[in-house]
Amino acid sequence: MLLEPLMMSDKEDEDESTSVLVQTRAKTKRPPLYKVLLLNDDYTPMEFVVHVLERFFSMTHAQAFEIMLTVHKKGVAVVGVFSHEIAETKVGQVMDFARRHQHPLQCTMEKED
Ligand code: TYC
Repeated sequence: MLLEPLMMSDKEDEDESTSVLVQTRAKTKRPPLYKVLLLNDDYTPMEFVVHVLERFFSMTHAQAFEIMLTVHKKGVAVVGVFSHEIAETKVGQVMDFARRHQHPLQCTMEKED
């Protein structure tokens, strides 16, 4: 019995009538994440910073106190990692709250690598 070859050579398929189109996998890239950073200064009261961390970053009093001390000693700490939109909202909330209470507390965001 004569068997048909399973694959055609490019020569045999010159009119491309039986060509197979190979689908490339669509890469779904995860959106980048942003670190929200709290900066130390010499004037904002420690209790105010603890309150900010409890209020806007849902930390317990103990967690908030620990992070506040880290910022106080090291100058800066990451207080959370969020999508761009959420990070922007958090930074805005903290900056607004600090300004309304006339404290120089600074909060920024930076893209995570
Ligand atoms: N360094 C401030 C003080 O001694 C306390 C402080 C902590 C301020 C953290 C800002 O992000 C900060 N009163």
